[in-house]
Amino acid sequence: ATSGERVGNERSSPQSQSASNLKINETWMQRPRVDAEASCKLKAKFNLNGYKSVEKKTVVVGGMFSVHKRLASADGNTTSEPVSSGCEGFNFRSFRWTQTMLFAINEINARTDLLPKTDLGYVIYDSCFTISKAVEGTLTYLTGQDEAVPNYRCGSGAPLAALVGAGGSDLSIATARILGLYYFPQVSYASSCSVLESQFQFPTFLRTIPSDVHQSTAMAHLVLHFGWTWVGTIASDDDYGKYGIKEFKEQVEEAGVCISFSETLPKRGSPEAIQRIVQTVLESTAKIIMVFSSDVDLSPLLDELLRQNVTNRTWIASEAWVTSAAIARHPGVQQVLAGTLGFGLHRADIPGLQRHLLGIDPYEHPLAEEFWERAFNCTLDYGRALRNAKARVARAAQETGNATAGQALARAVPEGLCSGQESLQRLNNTYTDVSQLRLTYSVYKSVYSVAHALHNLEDCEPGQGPFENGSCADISNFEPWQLMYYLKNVRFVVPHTGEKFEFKDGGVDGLYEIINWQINAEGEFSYVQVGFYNSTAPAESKMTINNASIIWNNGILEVPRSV
Ligand code: TCR
Repeated sequence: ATSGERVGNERSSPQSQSASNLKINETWMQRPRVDAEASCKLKAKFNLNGYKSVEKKTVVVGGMFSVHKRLASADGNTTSEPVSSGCEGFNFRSFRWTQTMLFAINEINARTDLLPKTDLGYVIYDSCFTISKAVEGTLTYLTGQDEAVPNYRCGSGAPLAALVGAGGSDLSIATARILGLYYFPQVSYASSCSVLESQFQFPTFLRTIPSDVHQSTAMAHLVLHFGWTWVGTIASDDDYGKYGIKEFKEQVEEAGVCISFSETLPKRGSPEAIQRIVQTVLESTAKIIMVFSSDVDLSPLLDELLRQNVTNRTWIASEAWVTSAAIARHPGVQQVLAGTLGFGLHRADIPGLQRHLLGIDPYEHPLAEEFWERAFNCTLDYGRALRNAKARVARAAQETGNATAGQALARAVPEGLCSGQESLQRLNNTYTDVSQLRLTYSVYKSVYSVAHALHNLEDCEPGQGPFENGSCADISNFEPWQLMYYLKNVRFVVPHTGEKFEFKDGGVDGLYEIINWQINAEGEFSYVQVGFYNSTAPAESKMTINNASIIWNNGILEVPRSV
């Protein structure tokens, strides 16, 4: 079915139904959950006469993103069969990454010089920021099993290429162990933990984000640069936070810096633990605090810091929250976090991405639907909205004793209903904000690395191939290790930015911008670049920083003292 038909069928005017047959029609009207396959973009590749042009082969790339922030709590009941639990807390930032993967795939499919004879399909998994979901997704991906949770999938039955993901390091460590068993390639855009460097433990893991070894070293450099000798540390309760802080500590302690306190942020909402951390911060004389955490895990602490109005501290941000809108745009954070210094990946511009983001079809997929409903705080589901209206009218009828409730119902305008035509452009949402494409760019490069590897695999000349007796792999039936060979050796120029990309021992160099949070004329934070760090430079010149351009907390220009 074309997408026109699909939408038409589901949305035929329900207003005309009389109250008496509403029951049946209500079920009928409920928009069926979108069949991802039916709305698959690849199928739309027709030539002008409406016939599919060249029969292209398809290869499916997997993607894993933490579109939700947590699992919905399970009841722990063992009297009935346990089911895979749902997720909650929609993350607009991660959803932008998801759409960036699709954008890159569309771009690649439209090109005639890259993978000309093959289309990229995709399947997207939501890891919900939890290891169990990441593992579930990986197993589903590998086995091709029908899943209960609908995932974005396009191109069923086609060979699988690689998994782009997962998000957090703890998730990638879990998925990489499974994928590694099958020598199945994984390219991560966000998992930066140093542990993942081990090619022995994670033989098929690659990433487009630098290892945190570099960031921890950079943080240590920063502390020594400013002559701070007494600092506090806060880490998220995962591999990212714990290893990040561990390496930082090892380096600064060697240089004689003392650690005033080391706190760990709880993963699950625990107000007491958060209050204890704030208490420690208040009681400590350390004025410099290093925070190695994702924005999601840091948020509850920020709320408490604001509540207790903890000012006069200098916060050092790890890359995961240094340009996070969830932190920097949180109302009232200015007095707490002004002067923050942190490390960010290089920013890129990806022309066309914003158009793609704004052009999202809310009916394309359940995740897109949920995105729309969260963004506009409304419901797209006529049945649901109508049920609300029905309840409202029934209540009114009961109160007034009006017998014509049925008629009123037929005319009732369902509450909170949105049309899918709302303007995303006018909405000031992280999803559409393309001013800080850092990790987004990392997603983009991950997808391109897979595409180029596949291109090289397809382009192989029999007799000149890298495998036994100069043989090649077959794009419609290759082994995961064969693609792995091409991925490891991939080299390409990234579109739009011109960056020359290749993996070095499965990773990339540690290049960071040093970013300072300065309050601008609108009273919001601007991210001002005050220096950079380059892990490949000789020791003395790894870090360049312009002290004079930094504005510290309370708008001071003088470097704060650590005690
Ligand atoms: N590495 C983190 C996850 C992470 C992240 C982010 C999450 C990074 N950057 C930005 C959200 C937003 C860097 C990890 O767990 O490895």
